[in-house]
Amino acid sequence: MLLPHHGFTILSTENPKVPIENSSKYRNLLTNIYLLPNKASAFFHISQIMRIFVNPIPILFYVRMRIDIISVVPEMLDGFINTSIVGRAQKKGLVEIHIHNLRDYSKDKHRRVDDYPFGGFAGMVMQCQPIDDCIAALTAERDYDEIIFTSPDGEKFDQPMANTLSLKKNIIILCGHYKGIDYRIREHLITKEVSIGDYVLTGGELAAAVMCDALVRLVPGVISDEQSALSDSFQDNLLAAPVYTRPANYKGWTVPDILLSGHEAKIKEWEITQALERTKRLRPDLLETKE
Ligand code: 6GU
Repeated sequence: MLLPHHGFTILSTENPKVPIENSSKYRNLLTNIYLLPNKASAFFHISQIMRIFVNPIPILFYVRMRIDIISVVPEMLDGFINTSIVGRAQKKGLVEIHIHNLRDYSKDKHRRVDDYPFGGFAGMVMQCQPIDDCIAALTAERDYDEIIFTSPDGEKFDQPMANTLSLKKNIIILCGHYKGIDYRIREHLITKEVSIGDYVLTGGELAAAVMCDALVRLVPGVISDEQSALSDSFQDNLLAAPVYTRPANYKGWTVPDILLSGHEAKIKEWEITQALERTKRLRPDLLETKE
């Protein structure tokens, strides 16, 4: 049985790349509710865990998250998706990222995918047909949870959106370019428009890379210490406390004494105080939006 998210599937004879002996590691993590990214995902995972308990053969497999990126400059993304944490996640079999060159879907002999805008406006516009054909080829193969278009006028990408998207199984990211895409694509095919900030980029590739990085690191098992993804800045609407490593004294620059004390409770208290203080000072807006 395949569940709709990357959480678990219960009892599968398929053999995903994640070895069975790893599953106990993930199970420990996921039965600890407070390790999950947010309340919604905690709720989701609990419901999955309850299903596992009623299943006579409790073997857990991860379902791979799949991201399809459609771009006119795929070279911009190649390096990124094969290196870094994203590359490692793919090698572990937790995530699949596929890049599609939109020009492969052009019917033009010069592989053009854009044309002049109606109305005599400046700039070029990406045409419907190559995008429609590319998306149709993908959706013919599998169901997609979201078809995202990167655009400065989209919804602002933030940590809660990353948390939500990281629970999806299949998503498409269409990278915008030129002056824009034919609006009919946005009306008829796109389910979500996302911006990574209030500035204009030449194309959506960097935005797609930013989104992939933020999503993939939240997929359970991608980074070795999952707690660290969840204690990131922004996960609680708080900036992270400062961190230090050896030596404790470098050129007279010292580390706060409390961190060397070995007193766990006091260190935790210090961490929370620091996080609050830094948030108040650097990002007071985050505290205003806290529930
Ligand atoms: Cl998603 N695309 C483009 N072209 N520019 C942006 C953006 C996206 N987010 C901020 N600026």
